[in-house]
Amino acid sequence: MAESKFMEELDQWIKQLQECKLLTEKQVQTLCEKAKEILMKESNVHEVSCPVTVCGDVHGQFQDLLKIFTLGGKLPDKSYLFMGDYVDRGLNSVETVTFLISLKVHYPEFITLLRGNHESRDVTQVYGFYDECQKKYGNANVWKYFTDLFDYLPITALVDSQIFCVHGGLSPSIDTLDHIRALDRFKEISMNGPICDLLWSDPVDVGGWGPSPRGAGHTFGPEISEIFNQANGLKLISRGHQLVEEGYFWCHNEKVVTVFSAPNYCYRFGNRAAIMELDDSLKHTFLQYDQAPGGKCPEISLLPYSYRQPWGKPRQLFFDDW
Ligand SMILES: [Mn+2]
Repeated sequence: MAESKFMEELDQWIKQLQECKLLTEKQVQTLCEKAKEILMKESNVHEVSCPVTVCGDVHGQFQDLLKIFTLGGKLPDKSYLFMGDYVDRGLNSVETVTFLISLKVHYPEFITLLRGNHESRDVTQVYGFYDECQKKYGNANVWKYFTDLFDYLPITALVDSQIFCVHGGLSPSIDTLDHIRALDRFKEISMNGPICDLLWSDPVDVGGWGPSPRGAGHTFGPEISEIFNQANGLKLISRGHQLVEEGYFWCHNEKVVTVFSAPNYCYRFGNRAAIMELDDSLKHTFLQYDQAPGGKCPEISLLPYSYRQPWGKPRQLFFDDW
């Protein structure tokens, strides 16, 4: 297909998706092939310039995703950086990820999509995306196209050499951004190792490294963030991965911020959501919002919230985002 004809078609797909109407299986396949070509060229530490709006977990809450662009401005007038967890939990993972990937293919320089711990074959088979694909397409092909594509998403980003963005947090086996640049990311997320840590870890107030109650990744204390930021000339680590009441939360002496962009997460937690605008001098402003009308879900009681480790071992329920 000629490039100009494809772009015309892509415009149509984006319009259609905005009305929450799915693409065909074949269209998703084409979209994922195009996206793969773009993503494979991006670095493990994808460089982004300000101004940019940084967003946290969306988790299939499609109406709330649309609200982000209403509130924060449309592409390509505004640039966006999403820190992963597009799928699972919410009822519209397919629409959410198809829309975001369509925007990526249309405006590759204006939107960055990092990989979250849910952008994985294992996790999506437990938390909803796999079942949603089966239900909406009658087979698992669309799930396969997207999960194959997830292997290409960059794992971290760097805004103007100063703000490091990652889904989860730091890793005891990574001291520098060059360590991250040297990793081979083009594969499924394993249950341990540096990439797993970047996508699963959480900051805590207790010093040092600790075991994560999630069963993957680690917890890390304030001095770990301080040392990492100093060693890499960073002023801030921005991450998602945890439900926070106001949509954003500062910790580690304001060296780490959590941004969470799914309001009333799982249609039940009553939390606000936020996005973080960084202006052309990297000054931040948080825009907070509540659940979009129509984002409420009548099937609420049917949504599971308990957590099972996708790789089998039983574990205690952990309140935070999965
Ligand atoms: Mn997460």
